[in-house]
Amino acid sequence: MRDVAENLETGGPGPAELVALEALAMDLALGAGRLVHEERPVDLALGTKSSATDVVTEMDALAEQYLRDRLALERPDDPVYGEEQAPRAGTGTVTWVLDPIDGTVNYLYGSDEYAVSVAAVLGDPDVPGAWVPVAGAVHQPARSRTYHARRGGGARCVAAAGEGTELRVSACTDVGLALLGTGFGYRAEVRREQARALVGLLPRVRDIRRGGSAALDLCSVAAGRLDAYYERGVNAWDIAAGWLVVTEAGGLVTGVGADRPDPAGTLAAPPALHAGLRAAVTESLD
Ligand code: LIP
Repeated sequence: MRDVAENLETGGPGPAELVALEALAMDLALGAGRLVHEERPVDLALGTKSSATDVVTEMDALAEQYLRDRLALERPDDPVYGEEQAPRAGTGTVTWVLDPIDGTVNYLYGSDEYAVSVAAVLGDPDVPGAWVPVAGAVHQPARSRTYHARRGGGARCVAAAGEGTELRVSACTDVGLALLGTGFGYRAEVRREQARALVGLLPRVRDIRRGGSAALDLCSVAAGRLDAYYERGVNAWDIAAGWLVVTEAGGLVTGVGADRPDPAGTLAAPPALHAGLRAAVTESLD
């Protein structure tokens, strides 16, 4: 077990390696994005996981295999932690956290709101609170948009052929005026709890938006299209790259009670909004 006591906030790759990790994350996300967007079959083969609505398509599996094959060639020593296969052990300093299609239900229904998320993290992503992202990319194939960031390097969004635009979280400071992204799990008992929390939260914010992809919700916070995001029960692969895009765009990403995201919740907001929203979420859970 890697020593998770290392200081995750300051250790890890230097500036030059961070640039290389960010570039690789972008290239991997673009390559997997081309695969899922351009090679989607007419009859998409499906499976299910935690419930009948928790679907996995053949393209989720193919895209993750593509990402793993590329990493086996380009970063053979690095551990890999992905949504659709068992973790790959390794001795490298960073672990690659992969969501081959975040927003799988959207992808299944033909919506543009899905993305490939690739992140390089320090620590162990299988242990909540014991890891942090240091480089990553979220690529939305249907819109030809790629959000990317590296520790200390800022956050940008690059469109098909355009220049990258610098991302900055919103200036919202009032919970009552906050447009909040959120989402729900696949199991009925979890959804019941999430709905109960929403009953307390909905009257206290401007409104909510449910996009169906945590990765894209976090990138919308980074771009100021959402003021904040809160969801309970998302996985490391859903949030790893988007987490860094938000923090490099000036936002804070924490758990509800914990300093870092954990299954109890992921909360992303501008610094001036974060404490108030965290209090509102906590009260809605009581
Ligand atoms: C999705 C998350 C989203 C959540 C969905 C689903 P998936 O991930 O990104 O935030 O609300 O229920 O879990 O399953 O599409 O990879």
